[in-house]
Amino acid sequence: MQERLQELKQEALQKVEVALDLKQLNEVRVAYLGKKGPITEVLRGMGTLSAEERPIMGALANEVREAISTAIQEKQDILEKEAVAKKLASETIDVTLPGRPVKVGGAHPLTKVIEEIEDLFIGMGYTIAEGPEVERDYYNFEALNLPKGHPARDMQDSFYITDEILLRTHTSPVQARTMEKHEGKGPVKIICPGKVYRRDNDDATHSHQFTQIEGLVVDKNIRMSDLKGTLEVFAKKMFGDEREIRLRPSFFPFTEPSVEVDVSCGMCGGNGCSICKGTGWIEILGAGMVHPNVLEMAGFDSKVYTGFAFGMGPERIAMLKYGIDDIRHFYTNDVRFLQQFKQVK
Ligand code: 2U9
Repeated sequence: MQERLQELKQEALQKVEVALDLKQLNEVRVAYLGKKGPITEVLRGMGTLSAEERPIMGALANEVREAISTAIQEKQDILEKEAVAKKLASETIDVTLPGRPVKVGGAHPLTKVIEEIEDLFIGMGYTIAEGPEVERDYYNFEALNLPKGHPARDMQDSFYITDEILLRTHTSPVQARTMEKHEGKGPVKIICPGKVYRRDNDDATHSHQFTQIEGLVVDKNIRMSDLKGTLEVFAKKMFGDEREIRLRPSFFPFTEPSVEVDVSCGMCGGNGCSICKGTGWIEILGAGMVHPNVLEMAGFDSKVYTGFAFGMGPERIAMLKYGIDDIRHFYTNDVRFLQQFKQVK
């Protein structure tokens, strides 16, 4: 029995020695030290031994178990260290290698123009207001002096979701909501940029979804001259100091009086060319004094407060600024188009 135990010890130590990985080592552990292993079997046979032999054999069996167990533990430490070293070696980074160039994108031309316009008005003390694109009929039309059945509602064929809810056709409902929140107290000085939706057949100058930036100032003593001065500063900052503006009478249900605003043509300096269709002027926005009905509906006393409002289409501004001939370029995401607006460092 003694010999058998010594044999088993040698055998096990030999197998520990040649184990190549943790899996093989574990197999040795199970085979020699497990409940069904040969050492356990030898110990079971101890019943046949004499009382003097039994403790000697017991001590030997324990010593053999201990020796195998220690050898396995030592080998396990070695294999684990080797595995860590191998992993570290495979993950070594050569910090001296040259970096791979990262493809850098650029802001979309429309985003750039919108941000430029926002910065310009923020510089004049305006804050930015935003609101929902899925809007109530009340804020999109009623509150803007466009009651049900008003002919101008047909002019702006809309995407209705229910009888009372639609995709906003302009950003004006944001102004109406903001005025309401002011509870009849000025000043209000905001610009409202955002997406708007109209049922339209897409072509070079029309899109069923486009962007708008509208502005609103409400306070005591706001006059048409404030509007004109503001738009003059805007046009000169946006298109160049040499540019002039002119106001032509127009009509919007939410402003009275209303105007359309032209900027002098940058191509011919106002003499007339193909860009300005021979007129020397290019239309850039609409504006006017806020209609008293609109002020009253939003909770302002129109005898105390007056205001001006304006609206523009950033797509149109960007097309004029960069000489873009088709509005669909903004939405078809052709990288050859977009790359031209990448910031050069
Ligand atoms: C409130 C009161 C008045 C907003 C205005 C315009 C004139 C205008 C269009 C021009 C081309 C937008 O991009 S476009 O389609 N807008 O001409 N918008 S005054 O007047 C308001 C808005 C809200 C409460």
